[in-house]
Parts: sequence; C-alpha cells; structure tokens
Amino acid sequence: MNNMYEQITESLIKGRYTEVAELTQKALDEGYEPKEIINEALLTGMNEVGELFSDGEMFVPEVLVAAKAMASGMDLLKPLLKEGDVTSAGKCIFCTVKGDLHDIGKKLVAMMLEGAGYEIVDLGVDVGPEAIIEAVKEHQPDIIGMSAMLTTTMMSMKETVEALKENGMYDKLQVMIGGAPVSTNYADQIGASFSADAAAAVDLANRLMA
Ligand code: B12
Repeated sequence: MNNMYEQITESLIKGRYTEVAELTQKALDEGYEPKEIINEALLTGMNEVGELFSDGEMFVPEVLVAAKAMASGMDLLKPLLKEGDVTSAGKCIFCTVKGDLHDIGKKLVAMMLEGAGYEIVDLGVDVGPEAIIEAVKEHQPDIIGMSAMLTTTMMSMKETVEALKENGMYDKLQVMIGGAPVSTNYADQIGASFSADAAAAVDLANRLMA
C-alpha cells in the first residue's frame, strides 16, 4: 500500500484533523489525484472507523472526531473533483422527527453514510411529515433516514410513512429508521427498515440500494 495514503488513513482514524488536511495538501502538491486520495485514503479510513465502532473498539466521540478529520480532507478535495470523478452511492434525506431535538445519533449515522459515499441532505431536528414530503419533492432522495429518541415522538415516523404513501412517494424510495426506542418490530409495523447503530446503518443502506 502507498505510504502517503497510509499516513492519511492513519491520521483520519486517530482523528487528527489538522494533520489530515496537511497531508492531503501535501499529496496534492506531490501530484496525487483528488479522486484517488478520497478512495484510497479517506474512504478507507472511514470504513475502518465503521468496523472499529461495530467491534466496540472505538466510541462515539472518537468517531465524531474521525468524521471531522475526513471533512478536513474533503474540504480541500471537493472543489478539485472533475465531473464523473465521484459516483454517489445514493441520496439520503436525514432528520430527527417532529417534537424531538436529539441529534447526536442522527448526525453520526449521516456522517458514516457520507463517509461511505452517500450524498446527505440533513433537514435537522423537529421535522414533521409535511416538511419531509416537501424535501422529497425537492431532492428526490433514494433513502429517507429518520431518528427518534423519545417514545412520544416515534409515532411521527408512522405518520411520515403514511404521508409518503398518500403522496405516491413510498414505492419510489426506502425508509430507514433508528434511535433508542425504535426496534425492528416497530419498523416492520410501519413499513420501514431499522438498524441499531451507525455502522449497521451503512450496511443496511447498501442492502437497500442493491
Ligand atoms: C444527549 C441526550 C439529550 C440531549 C440531546 C442533545 C442533542 N443535541 O442530541 C438533551 C439534553 C437536549 C436531551 C433532552 C431531552 N431528553 Co434526552 N437524552 C440524551 C441521552 C443522554 C443520549 C442520547 C444520545 O445522544 N446518545 C448517543 C447517540 C450516538 O446514540 P443514539 O442517539 O442512540 O444513536 C445511535 C442509534 O440509536 C442509531 N440511530 C439513531 N438515529 C438513527 C437514525 C437512523 C435512520 C438509523 C438507521 C440509526 C439511527 O445510530 C446512532 C449511532 O450509533 C439519552 C439517553 C440514552 N442513553 O440514550 C437521553 C434520552 C433519549 N432523553 C430522554 C428525555 C426524556 C429527554 C427530555 C424529554 C428531557 C426533559 N425532561 O427535558 C428532553 C427532550 C427534548 C426533545 N424535545 O427532544 C429519555 C427518553 C425517554 C423515552 N423513552 O422517551 C432518554 C432515553 C434518557 C432517559 N433514560 O430518560 N436529551
């Protein structure tokens, strides 16, 4: 494996965001292709972060810092990408549902998906069915990801699925849900797919897109 890519990957996993930016700039100065730096160094690092998180060897704060390190490299590379350099794995709209302000888990899932090549539109927190329908019209996503952390707000997921059906959108996209009170059982009941954590969410999204 190329030493430059290895250094970037290692710095990313350790969450050294300034170093990732410096090394990315160094790689560019030495003539490495932006697309290759993303695929061989940054995405490789984020994939490893996902595996370490799944195995319980990395925890939420470390994953968030690693995602920040990924972003510090991407900020330099994105403006240099040529058309066709990056093919999106799929477009996802993400939100925390109506009445709910918890967003740490949602952000983590969104960042992991971004690391896996998905295009993310984050609608924020306290997002009701109407706003989601509008966002689907505007962004035409492949996946909607909804997060709820309160037993009182998870009902909004069911209402959103019903609204998607009423608007003829449900059959054209996939609905992913997650959050502490949510379960596979609830997902089955409302017609969505569930995953318990951010790493599993990437596997789930890949399966849904296959
Ligand atoms: C941090 C926190 C807060 C923060 C939120 C800050 C923020 N910006 O998010 C603050 C202080 C604001 C807060 C407020 C409240 N909170 Co609070 N909060 C928590 C706490 C301690 C941690 C949640 C968290 O961030 N976990 C870390 C993340 C990484 O984990 P996660 O969210 O579960 O996400 C992972 C998975 O669930 C999954 N996932 C999450 N979303 C999605 C989405 C998709 C699509 C997929 C596939 C996967 C997925 O992947 C994530 C990453 O692995 C929990 C307790 C707990 N242990 O869960 C209580 C908790 C959720 N809160 C609770 C309560 C009651 C409240 C309040 C009502 C308190 C009050 N009386 O004011 C308010 C409600 C405010 C509101 N309207 O939302 C209760 C909920 C009880 C219930 N069953 O309804 C909990 C469980 C605490 C408790 N034991 O009582 N809270």
